[in-house]
Amino acid sequence: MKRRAFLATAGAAAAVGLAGCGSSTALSDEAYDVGMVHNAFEPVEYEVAVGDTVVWGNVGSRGHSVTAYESQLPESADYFASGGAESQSGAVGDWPQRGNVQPGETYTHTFETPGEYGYYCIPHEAAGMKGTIVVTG
Ligand SMILES: [Cu+2]
Repeated sequence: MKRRAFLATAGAAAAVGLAGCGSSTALSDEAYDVGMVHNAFEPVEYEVAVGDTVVWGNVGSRGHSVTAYESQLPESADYFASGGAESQSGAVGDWPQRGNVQPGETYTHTFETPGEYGYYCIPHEAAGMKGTIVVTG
């Protein structure tokens, strides 16, 4: 999570209360880094430094997954997927009992190895719901 997300929490909550017309989910813009909407991750590509934690937030109306492509991980990088599966086949096998990030929920992962990570959403891969995390060393 970005530093400003922590600092802005109190102010964002107050602003939502005053505005009274926020989005349908409980997530404020400051509560996540990569949004999950309709059939897309926004932004599609997101860059962080080694050791940073990325927060995905479902601001859409349907369940989504964050599922790494095993073939698109840096060498020796840890596999990651919402639901905690340790392999891509495991994540697909668990779906949708595990790994389904519901509207208003978040998934976080900390990246310890530099490189590019390709990932996708299990139910919306065919619709093009894919993303990339770039971790700089
Ligand atoms: Cu999806």
